[in-house]
This record gives sequence, structure tokens and C-alpha cells, in this order.
Amino acid sequence: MTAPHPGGSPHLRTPTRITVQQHILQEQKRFPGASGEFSWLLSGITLATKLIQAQVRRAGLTDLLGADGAVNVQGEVQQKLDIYSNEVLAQCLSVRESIGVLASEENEQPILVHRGSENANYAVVFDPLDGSSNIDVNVSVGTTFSILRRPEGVELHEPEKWVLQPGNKQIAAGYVVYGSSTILVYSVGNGVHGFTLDPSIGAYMLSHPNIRMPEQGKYYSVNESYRDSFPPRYAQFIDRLRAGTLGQRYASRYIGSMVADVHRTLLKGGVFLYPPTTDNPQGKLRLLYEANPVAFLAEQAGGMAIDGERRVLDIEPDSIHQRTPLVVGSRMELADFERFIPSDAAGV
Ligand code: AHM
Ligand code: MG
Repeated sequence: MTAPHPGGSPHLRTPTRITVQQHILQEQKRFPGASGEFSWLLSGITLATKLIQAQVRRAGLTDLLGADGAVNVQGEVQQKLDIYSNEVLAQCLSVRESIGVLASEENEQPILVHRGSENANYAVVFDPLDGSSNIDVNVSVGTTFSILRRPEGVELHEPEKWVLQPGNKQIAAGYVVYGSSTILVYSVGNGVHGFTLDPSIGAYMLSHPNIRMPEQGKYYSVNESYRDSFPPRYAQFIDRLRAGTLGQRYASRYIGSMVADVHRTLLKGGVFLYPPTTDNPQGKLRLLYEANPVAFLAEQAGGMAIDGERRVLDIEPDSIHQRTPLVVGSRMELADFERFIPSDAAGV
């Protein structure tokens, strides 16, 4: 019999076991006078995303695969899992007393919860299941969320005004990717941190502390089938990336699930784009619950996010489902893109 290794197995690393709840509690200490309500709020999101991932993992085995037949406010066919995910988030968040307003991609209007409660000071804006049309073919999907505080002077019964704020007012944002593992990435404005769900214990464990986006990546990510209808400077940018103008020839990666494409870009660098097209002159992605959380995380990780002309986080929204073009990624690629923004473009 072999004698045990004196210091334990040489192959076993002792992992740092930090759950997302512990991490949130630590982060909360940065907010003076924080009472725990914010961590309780975020725990509603972690619980909901665990419930969603459980159904996503079983999608082919249950009756939740495929389209429901209904059409949402964007005119898109709702998948059954869109509806389920939306309900689960609404249920888990509406019992958090600190939340006054919920706004979702799947609901035309923001929902007022805890009507009249002075303790309800936060709004949560989310896309419950981004990329859901990919589920039928087992491709990664995700949830995105953005948390805002009720602005000074806004009444409790004016839910739209709670959420029509620029992204620079977000106090926290994040996403969950339901991919080969389930990973939650979030920031409260103090760096970006990733937590992998350990399915054996049902807890999100810190796996990617302090994520930094590389200064330059290897990939560009865009739906090139629309290339002929992009404004010319987008197509020219892609040409420069492919030609090696930035010191290397870029390869293309496009999953068609924003959360998954952005997650790769956050970890590996490079650039993800959803430009204006003829059919979607404002791009396809929604400002409040898709572009804003992604832009917040990108900037917190040392990257950049623009709408093709100006900083995404500075856009003043007019409506909750408004769309925006999006260019997000590493500093080097974004600096090259910005060099060709015409000087008369709005916001420049
Ligand atoms: P959805 O919110 O209705 O799921 O649509 C958003 C998705 C994004 O995840 C993805 O980046 C984009 O649609 C892909 O669109 P396209 O097929 O036009 O490339
Ligand atoms: Mg969606």
C-alpha cells in the first residue's frame, strides 16, 4: 500500500469556497448604511436563475421545448421557456420588499410591486431568457439583469420613470449563461466576478474573481449575413480586423446568443457587434436589459461599449423596449472602431 502523501494528494488544490451570497454580503459593506436588503434582492435573482437553469437542462424531456404560439411586445414568438423564465423571475423578485418595479423584455409595461411601500426602492430590469430560439438546438442561452434605484423625486406609482434612466445609473448588473456549465457574472461597480453553479450542492461558487478583459483579443463576433446592409464603416472595420491591420488576422465566432457571445468576449477579448441593418436601423438588441448590463460589465472589466457613436451607458432612454446598436469589446479594437466615427455623428 502506498503511504499517503504527507501534505494530502499533490493533485488536489484546495479551492477557495466563496459562494455568491458571501461575496454579495462582502460587496455590500462598501455601501454605507447597507441593511442587507440589497443582498436579499440579489438572492432573488440567483434563486430564479437556478430554477430556470433546472428547466433549461431538462428542456428536451419536458413539455417546455418550442414556441408557445404567443407573440411578445417586440413582435417575437415567445418560447415556452421565455414565459416560464419570466414568471419565475417575477415570482422570486416580487417577494423582495426592497423591489418596487420589475420590467421585462416579455412584458409591455413595467410591473409595480409592493404598491405604495416606502421600503421599495429598487427596480430590476431583465431579459429572462436571451437567445431562447436557440434552445431547441441545444445552444447556450442566458438571463441578463440590471438594477436601478428609484430616482429622487419620482413617485412610487410612476414605474416607467424608475427604469428610464441611463445605464451609468445602474447600481448592479449581470448575466447568467446556461452553457456547458451555468455561470453567473455580476458587478456592483467594484470589478466583475464570475460564479459557476456547482450542481452537486446547488450553489454558485466563485470561479472567476476580478475578470479583466484582455486589451486585445483574437475574435470578432457579428452576424455577417447582414453585412451588405451595415453602414459602411462597420463593414470596413470588419475588413481591417480580417486583414491584420491591428497586428493580427482576426477569426470569426458567432453563436447568435448575445450572452454567450459577450461572455466569450469578456473572458477572451475581441469585439462583439450588433450593428444597424436595413431591417433593424437601431440594431436588434434592447438598451435597458441587454446593452446596458453588458456595457456596465464590459467597462468594469476594462473594456468599452458604444452604440456605434457614443458610450452606451450615457444614452438617455425614451422607452423601455428601445433598441440600440452595440459594439462592445477590448480597448484596442474599440479604439480602432472609434477612429472612423465621423466627427458630425450625434453624441461625438
Ligand atoms: P431575443 O432577446 O429575442 O432572444 O433576441 C436576442 C438575440 C441575441 O441573443 C443575439 O445576439 C441576437 O438575437 C441574434 O440575432 P440574429 O439572429 O439577428 O443574429
Ligand atoms: Mg430575449
